Amino acid sequence: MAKRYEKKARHLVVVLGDQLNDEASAFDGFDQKSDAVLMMEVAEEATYVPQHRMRLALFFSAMRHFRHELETKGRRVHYAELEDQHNRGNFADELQRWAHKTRPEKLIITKPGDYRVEQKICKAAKSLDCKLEVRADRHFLCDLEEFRTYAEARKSLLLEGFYRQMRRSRGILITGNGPAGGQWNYDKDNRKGFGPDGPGHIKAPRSFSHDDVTSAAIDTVTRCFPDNPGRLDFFDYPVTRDQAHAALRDFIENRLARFGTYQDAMATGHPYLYHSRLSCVLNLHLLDPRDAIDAAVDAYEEGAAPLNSVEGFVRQILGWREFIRGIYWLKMPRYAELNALNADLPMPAFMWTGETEMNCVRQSVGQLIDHAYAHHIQRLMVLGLFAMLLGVRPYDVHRWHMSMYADAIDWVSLPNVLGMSQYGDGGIVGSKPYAASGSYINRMGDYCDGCRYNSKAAIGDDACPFTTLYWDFLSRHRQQIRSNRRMGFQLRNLDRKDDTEIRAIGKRADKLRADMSARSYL
Ligand code: FAD
Ligand code: DLZ
Ligand code: SF4
Repeated sequence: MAKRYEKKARHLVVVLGDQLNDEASAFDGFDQKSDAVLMMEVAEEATYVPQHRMRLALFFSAMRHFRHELETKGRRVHYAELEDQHNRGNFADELQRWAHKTRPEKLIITKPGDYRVEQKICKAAKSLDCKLEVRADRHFLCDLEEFRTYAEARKSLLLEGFYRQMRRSRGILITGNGPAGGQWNYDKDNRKGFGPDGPGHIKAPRSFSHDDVTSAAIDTVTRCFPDNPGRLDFFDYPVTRDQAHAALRDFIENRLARFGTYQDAMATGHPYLYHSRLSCVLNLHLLDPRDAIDAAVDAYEEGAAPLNSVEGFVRQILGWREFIRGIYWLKMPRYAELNALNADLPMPAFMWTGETEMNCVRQSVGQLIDHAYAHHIQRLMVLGLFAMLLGVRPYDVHRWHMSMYADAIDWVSLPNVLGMSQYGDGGIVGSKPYAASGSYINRMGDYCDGCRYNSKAAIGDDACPFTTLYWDFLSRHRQQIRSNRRMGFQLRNLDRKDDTEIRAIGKRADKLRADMSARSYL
């Protein structure tokens, strides 16, 4: 029988699945004798979108390992496993159950990474009539007040300005008064493809075998979510702090040096190339972003990695990651509703199954099914691009993203997907729509070699759907994007096409839209 009461807790520190660090602010002043920790596996978080089974196993395994880390340090942890018969399946009811058992004077939590979850916890605490303290999240280098002050002082918010300010104020890759090496940005060195010989041998990210805890988490997922998308066979993510540091070392030693040069390249059968695969451990807070930045800068100073790679990596973590999070909290909750291009189609079912003749989409989704991972250019310039060109509702693209990627948390997925990749925010995160035809994909990888479509053709039976939809996208949104100077080149090329060709493209695009949006999984 379940115990009606547990030992009373002065403070009950609530730790969510992506807050796995006991140096987080919620632990400040933690008293081993009188305080306790509460962690809840809840069905609601696993089902509000049907999620990839590898993503679920990752969260449950990492949470259960963190529970052991805390207990080893002598902290009292109340932990609700998903299959506990008394588990009520959602944060509000579980909080009520545990607050009743432990009768805390106060609940303490680090600010959640999801607006929806924060609202739920606040509402639950109110209805319990229990004090709740939400503390700032120190995992990030830029706190939300600093970001708001920065944003309010500017007419337009661009990554570049924010990133330079972060470099300067934190003294990262700064020599004297300016950037190390004399340039802030090495993007022009960082767009190489692999050419006809392909990428050659690249050491894959370090693989982590299953211990009993991971095996049990995988069993839970297998039992509870047999029909969810995604495979579990290749699960090898780091799930503890030590493993996160081992994964960081492995990246620094084996892939950082070429990270920059090939960061935009794609190659069949190479899911990771020179990427770090650190997003999951960063987002679960098993790895501190300062440690990742320091390790890369040390490699540069020791001559082990060139500046274009180290600056590129630092830009992703100190720049993009912080910027994206700042935008999320600055703009929520309205941000989620934005749909600047009035896109209204559902996400096609093949984005979950990979069952399409478009080789680039089939390969990228196949990789998602196997690893719950795609690298940045696959996300932005294959899968995201396709959804934007087709005209899928931006929030639906985000929901799909949350369901298929192991590293997706609302704060990071929403601005990247709705903003950067779909231009749903009308230019808050990026300054123009990332629109491109099949020719871009052909230039940056080898997918087109194995495809039945012709990347150059916009009409005809073998026309590449990206290319058809690209011209149709420019044509449909011509008026809206004309004022954007950065779209000038693309629109001038569109203007060169005669009306007959534009009409034929439009007709084929209508057919693609009708065929592809007829079935959706969500
Ligand atoms: P690397 O290429 O090795 O980059 C290093 C680190 O930089 C990443 O681990 C990540 O922490 C950070 N980073 C790089 N770009 C971004 C960015 N735009 N925003 C935030 N952090 C960044 N990242 C997520 O962590 N979760 C998401 O849900 C997510 N959704 C995305 C959706 C779209 C449409 C796009 C275009 C990007 C998204 N990103 C997301 C950013 C980026 O693509 C992933 O962080 C990266 O691919 C993860 O692989 P990696 O760890 O090998 O990254
Ligand atoms: C993604 C996820 C999943 C699948 N399961 C849980 C869970 O059972 N318990 C939990 O605390 N968090 C989970 N998460 C993460 C949440 O969906 C959400 O991203 C975070 O609570 C935001 O801080
Ligand atoms: Fe993708 Fe078009 Fe290339 Fe086929 S031809 S792989 S659909 S870009």
